[in-house]
Amino acid sequence: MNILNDILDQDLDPTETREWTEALDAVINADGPERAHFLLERLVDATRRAGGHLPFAPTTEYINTIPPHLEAKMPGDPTMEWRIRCLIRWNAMAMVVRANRKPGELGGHIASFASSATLYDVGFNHFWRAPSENHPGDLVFHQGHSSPGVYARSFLEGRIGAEQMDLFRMEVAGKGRGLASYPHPWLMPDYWQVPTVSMGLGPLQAIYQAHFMRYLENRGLIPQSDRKVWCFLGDGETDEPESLGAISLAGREKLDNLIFVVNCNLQRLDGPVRGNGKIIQELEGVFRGAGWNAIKVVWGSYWDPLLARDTNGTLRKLMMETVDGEYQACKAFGGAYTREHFFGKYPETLEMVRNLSDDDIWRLNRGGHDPHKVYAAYHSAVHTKNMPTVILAKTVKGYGMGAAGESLNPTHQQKKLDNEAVRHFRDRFRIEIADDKIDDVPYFHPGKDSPEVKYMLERRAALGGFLPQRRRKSAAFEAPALAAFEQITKGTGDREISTTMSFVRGINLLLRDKAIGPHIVPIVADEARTFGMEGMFRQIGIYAPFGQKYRPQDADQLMYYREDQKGQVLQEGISEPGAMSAWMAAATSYSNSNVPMLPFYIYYSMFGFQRIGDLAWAAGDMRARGFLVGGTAGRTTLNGEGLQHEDGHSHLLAGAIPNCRAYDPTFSFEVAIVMQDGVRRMLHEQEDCYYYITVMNENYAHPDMPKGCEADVIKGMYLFKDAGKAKKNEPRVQLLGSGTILREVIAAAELLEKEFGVSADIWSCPSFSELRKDGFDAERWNRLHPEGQARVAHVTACLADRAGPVIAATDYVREYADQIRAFMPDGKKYTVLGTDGFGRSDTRENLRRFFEVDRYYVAQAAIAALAAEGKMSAKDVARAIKTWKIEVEKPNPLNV
Ligand SMILES: Cc1ncc(C[n+]2csc(CCOP(=O)(O)OP(=O)(O)O)c2C)c(N)n1
Ligand SMILES: [Mg+2]
Repeated sequence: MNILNDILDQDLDPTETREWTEALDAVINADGPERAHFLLERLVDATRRAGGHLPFAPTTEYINTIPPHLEAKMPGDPTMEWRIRCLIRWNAMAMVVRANRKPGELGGHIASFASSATLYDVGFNHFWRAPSENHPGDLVFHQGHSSPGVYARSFLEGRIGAEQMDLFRMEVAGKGRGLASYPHPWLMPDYWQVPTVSMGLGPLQAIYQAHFMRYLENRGLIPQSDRKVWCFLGDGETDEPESLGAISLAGREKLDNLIFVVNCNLQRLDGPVRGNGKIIQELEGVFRGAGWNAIKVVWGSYWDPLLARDTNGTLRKLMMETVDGEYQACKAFGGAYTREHFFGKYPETLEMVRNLSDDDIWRLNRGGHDPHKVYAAYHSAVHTKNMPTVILAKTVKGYGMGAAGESLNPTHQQKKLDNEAVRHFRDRFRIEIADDKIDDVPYFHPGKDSPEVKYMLERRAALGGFLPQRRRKSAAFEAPALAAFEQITKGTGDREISTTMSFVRGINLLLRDKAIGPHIVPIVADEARTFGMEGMFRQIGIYAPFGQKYRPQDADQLMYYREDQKGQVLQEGISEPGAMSAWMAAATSYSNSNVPMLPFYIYYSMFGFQRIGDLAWAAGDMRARGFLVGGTAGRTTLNGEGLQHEDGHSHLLAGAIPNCRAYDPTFSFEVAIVMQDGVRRMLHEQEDCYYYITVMNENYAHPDMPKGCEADVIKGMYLFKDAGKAKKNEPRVQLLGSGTILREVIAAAELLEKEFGVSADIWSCPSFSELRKDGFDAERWNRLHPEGQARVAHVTACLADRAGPVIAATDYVREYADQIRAFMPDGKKYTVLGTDGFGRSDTRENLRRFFEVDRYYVAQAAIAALAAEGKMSAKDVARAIKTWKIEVEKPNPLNV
């Protein structure tokens, strides 16, 4: 025990202590606890200033943060809302049970929505505004596996019919009308706005959506408004580092446009979240520490009279002492158990419930199931200024499922209620379905003219329309023609630059475009200098919601660190998931804010897809539009940083995302062509795709753009150098490459000509992944249309009339260039070199030799391929090995 605690343990003057506590009691009785709070804050402040180290208590009592007398009253008709909630609960349950009585084991969840129905209903009925002429609309992140509850509401509203409800999780058979298992904008583009079911990604993204809305407001791109981002998450979900990892940003930026609702049903999939502790208390401390307003909604109204009678605090003490595992057991085992094991712990608390029956005790409700308490919390949250709010609502997992699941450990996966359980559910929620119909678990709709439906529609009309709803398109921009990029499409002469530099110039050109310029969002995660973007600090400023309150250290420099409330660069600090989430917010702002933005997030390529891969997948799902730029890419090009930095596979990961177009350009004009194509597709055509471009830090001279290459660059392969008409008997090879290694390929062609009289056509392949997509598409078409006009893959078309074997080399693992093997014209041999294995630090030259992708290895591979075709001999191969000093006994770099 430390010294301070020893001192605090002793009461040096009990009389004085009593006088103070009596004085406090008097204040509480006369003026209420708020006045006492105020006085204490003053005393705490004075003590701190005098040097006192006051103990820090991040948590408050285990009761509702808002006392009953300060609760805002819920408008509307509570009985009607209860009835509507019963209907929604029933239909949500029915859709899952029906799906699981069909063949196919379709799955689904009942217990999670059962616990959160009230939390959603109060939002839908009273708070969440749809986008309309009068309001930009709130953005709601639904807990993914609560989707049946959201569909059930739409069913009552008439947006989804019964036959469509039966297409839950049948998206193939549904032919466009299927209801997605979870929120997926890709699958339901007019409905779901944000995918949430990969736990942790919703909360993280919600923070950056709120952050980005403020950015848009501060930059004057959207008017200021009271719109909110609401994010629902599970208590188990808070264990994901992504859920809590960015909450301090929300506190720091005072994002009062952000509200988290944590559904604390005390359980996750396997069992309790904090069986031996209290998740609500733990989260309260964490969020308060991060500058959030934490509102606990622990107890429902039935507890109010008991708490009012708790004058000596025994009930509160008991509430605090009881752990979540025990709270869960109380709801599982019922009133008698609760009387004995909970209230029975102290004579005073047992006495409190003497007049209550076991049923009454069991009915003592939790805060998250009490619409009045939930309303008061939401009301307080939307009126909170200068800080984000987290609502910690205590609920019961599987609420209403009775013996089939209520508060039971396995309830999360319960999806096949038997007839008995279904009847119990019907009775509990008073659904008018007769006994002879009940076993089919039919949907129940009271009719479109019923008072329930009228009430629901009126509520939604007052809040601007239906939710969820998603905007598919916004305004289109005119894309600048390639000519506008002339600065980077023309060659550099002898001047050596990197593709990173061309890319940054490309952004600068776009920034100067009057229409598009303000919509460009450069994003970095503390690496602007790495990529030569520090010029933008001064030029367009770094976004800082409260401006710059200090004189920057480098204020006297041309490119000083300028923070500005209207700054355009998003500097997200060392957080790739954060920067990626900011990018996603910008990349979906066409949909969420009706303002198209074009984000460019540039980062070390190794800290991209493999680090934030799940977000990148969600970005595809969300129909994000923007550029991801993997800087200093390539396993041998970023040479000094070693194993953890040197990326040899991001292109494979990017290529796995269906709507991500990935490019590995070598030359400045290739960068320009891809950029221009991206701007056109995303801002003009409003195509739902995004781009990944790798750029390098190796300096070299760039040639002029060959005439007419644009379309083929986009397809992923164009003829960079034609070796011309073959001389008689002269062996010929086809050399392919991308990124910096294309330059080794070009050098290899010279070696081949000089040493062996072998001529080579050289193909630049900025995208093996685009070539793969095109190739398989053609192959599939031909397989399915045997009598139609055959399609020819671009790779096949390029190489069909070209003589000699094909050799490809890139700075990526072999699988990258190997993706086009299937499209080699018949009988063509294809050799692929790549950088398989762990990277390491050294000079580029040494690394390329080590990974066997330098000019000598490319040339030697060409000779070997010609020998295999009988055009040259084994002797020639041996001579090549000798001439180019290839170490034949060197171990395979994959294994060392
Ligand atoms: C990243 C990730 N890991 C695992 C899962 C599988 N999963 C879905 S729901 C769930 C339990 C959720 O518990 P909680 O967050 O408490 O939500 P509740 O259903 O209790 O409201 C799990 C493990 C997932 N969807 N995403
Ligand atoms: Mg839970």
